[in-house]
Amino acid sequence: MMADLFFSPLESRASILGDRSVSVVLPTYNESGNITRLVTGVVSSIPAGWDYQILVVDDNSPDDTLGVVARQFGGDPRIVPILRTKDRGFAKSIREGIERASGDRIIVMDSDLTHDPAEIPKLLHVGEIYDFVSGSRFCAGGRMVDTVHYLLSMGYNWVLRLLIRTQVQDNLGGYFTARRSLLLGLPLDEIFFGYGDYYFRLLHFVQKSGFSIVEIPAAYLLRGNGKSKSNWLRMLFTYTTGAIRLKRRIRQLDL
Ligand SMILES: Nc1nc2c(ncn2[C@@H]2O[C@H](COP(=O)(O)OP(=O)(O)O)[C@@H](O)[C@H]2O)c(=O)[nH]1
Ligand SMILES: [Mg+2]
Repeated sequence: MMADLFFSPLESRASILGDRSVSVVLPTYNESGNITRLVTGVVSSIPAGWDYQILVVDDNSPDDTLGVVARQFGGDPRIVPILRTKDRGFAKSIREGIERASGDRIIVMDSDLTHDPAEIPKLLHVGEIYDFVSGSRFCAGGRMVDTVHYLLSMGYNWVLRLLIRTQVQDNLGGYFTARRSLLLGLPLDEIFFGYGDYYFRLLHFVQKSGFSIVEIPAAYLLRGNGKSKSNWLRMLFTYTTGAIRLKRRIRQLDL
């Protein structure tokens, strides 16, 4: 009864702004064994009162990820399959998802079940106060089940932070929410290329544009079915050259 008497300032702000629609962008490559569970998990994690759509942005996966989506969710207009055959790549898929989304708010997450849909209500709630909310493994309370990956990522994040001075602890997590208008106003060509390195570029430009960023603790789980597409050595090389390139661009163009 008491709860009915209170009108939360957060709720009033959100409803006045009409900020109650979210597009969840899921980049996929060979995730046929995970996509059904993930989409179902996302749907059941969307808080009451939010409109949603889920964009599965697939780079023509040979394992027929999009076929699974069509068979499982074909009748639901809120589940939007996007087939990409040109200019493929992880970061470019995320950009296409954001550009084709219709929600006021965007959530981006991996599709291999490492990013837990259970974090969605918290991301959306904190996103009513902060411009950019990043689900972090490294702030207090964050964690990652794969300990080796956790420690390697943590060490590499220190290197990244020395190089590009971001304010956050997890510069590679890639589980976040922000307003679509905010994201579309950023220099997209400077950000969305490559692989997980797009995330530190995104954080840099969000920070540089004066938007507020907050990390909230998130649990990164084990991948569901299938194999990671990451190659550690290649990542070390491309992420480091990516960070040095970003540093140069910042100096040259005062970005
Ligand atoms: N659209 C698209 N998604 C990709 C591509 N490579 C990886 N992904 C997706 O990106 C997410 C992270 O990839 P994953 O292989 O788990 O890499 P890891 O988390 O770094 O080990 C997963 O959802 C993949 O399906 C790609 O080239 N295109
Ligand atoms: Mg993964």
